[in-house]
Amino acid sequence: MANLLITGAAGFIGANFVHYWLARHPADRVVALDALTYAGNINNLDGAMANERFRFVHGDIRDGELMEQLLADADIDLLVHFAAESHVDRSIHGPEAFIDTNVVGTHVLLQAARKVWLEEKRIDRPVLFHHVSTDEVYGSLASDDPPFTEQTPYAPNSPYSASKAASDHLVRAYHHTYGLPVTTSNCSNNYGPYQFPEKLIPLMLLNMLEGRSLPIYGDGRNIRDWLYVEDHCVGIDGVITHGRRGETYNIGGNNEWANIDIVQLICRLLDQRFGRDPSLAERFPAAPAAGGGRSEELITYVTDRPGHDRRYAIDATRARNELGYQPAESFETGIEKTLDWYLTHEAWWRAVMDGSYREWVERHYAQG
Ligand code: NAD
Ligand code: TDX
Repeated sequence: MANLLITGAAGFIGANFVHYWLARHPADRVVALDALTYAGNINNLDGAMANERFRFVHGDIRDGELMEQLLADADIDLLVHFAAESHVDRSIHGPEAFIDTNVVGTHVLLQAARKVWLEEKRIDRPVLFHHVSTDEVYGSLASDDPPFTEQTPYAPNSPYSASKAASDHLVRAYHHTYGLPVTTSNCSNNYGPYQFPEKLIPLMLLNMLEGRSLPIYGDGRNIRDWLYVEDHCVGIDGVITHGRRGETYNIGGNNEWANIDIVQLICRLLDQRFGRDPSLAERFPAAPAAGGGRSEELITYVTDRPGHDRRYAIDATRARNELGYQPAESFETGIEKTLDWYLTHEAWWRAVMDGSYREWVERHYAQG
């Protein structure tokens, strides 16, 4: 039985992980912490709120006192750290928040864990700090390079990936210097339910539904290795449960796609759905498919992202050999499930996109 503190729990992967963990580990208790930045959405945790093994705390990982208090009072023995600024484009326009949360925030958490777990010895069971990181720390691959392994030297190219690389190094250093039990996972691009519609897949899908252009950066041939979010949760669970302390594990889908091919795939799948289901044309009259057109008509090539990494690909051999890790979802089924989710959660994304969700957060949390 474990007591978890999950940071960034109202974000995309954090929320999926909360639901995954409560279902798979029925004896464990979960404290979910989130600052509810623009990317955090309390509604992502709806299904967990009534669970008596679950508690939500509105707070910031940079608040060291709160972190120490939570670790000690909630008897936390497993900290799973998702909280981050996560969008590369935002990091290009405003890197400061990425340094504050990803670097300083991670360090505040490490200090709190070291104090409560190692110095004050408040928890009398084995403890673990699991850090969730990204494949972007390894930089960019050429088309004929082998995929990233855990031995690939770090070469981050964006302020986002540099801030994640810095946090990875701090986690490593706290293990080697102070003996803090840590594990780190470096995962490829995730997709699935609850993803904020600034990231490629939900952005493109919702633009198709609303008849807005589909902005493809550069030549559209940049490659990402896509993993269904629940398979990421399974991978993290494997690292926590069986991973060697002090080690890092790459998690990926063995599923490389050029951006333009993904966007064209979603266009085709959505057009087929409009063909099968006349109610979609009534719900989304601005979609090209509602008037018998094709979603692909919306594709527009735009100026490339500065420093845009060409290709990411993960070699997950270590996770497979040591943890028995294997993604369960194929891209074909995962993308269909993702389409289903966004089409059945219109109220969720409309509230996110029209700002009404944020107004609600500001009213609800105005008093702290
Ligand atoms: P997200 O942006 O959807 O969610 C981040 C969450 O962290 C939000 O709920 C936000 O409110 C919260 N947060 C931000 N600053 C905070 C702070 N100072 N204190 C407390 N909470 C704060 O991100 P995501 O896509 O769910 O990513 C989660 C983690 O996984 C990140 O560490 C990211 O680097 C990593 N990751 C993401 C992907 C991906 O494809 N999305 C892939 C690999 C790794
Ligand atoms: O409008 C767009 N047009 C476009 O061509 C957007 C938003 C993206 N793109 C391209 C850029 C990338 O090559 O699509 C690809 C994916 O872009 P994002 O969804 O922004 O993801 P990426 O930059 O690859 O980073 C993601 O994966 C690794 C997450 O945001 C990170 O948090 C994670 O660490």
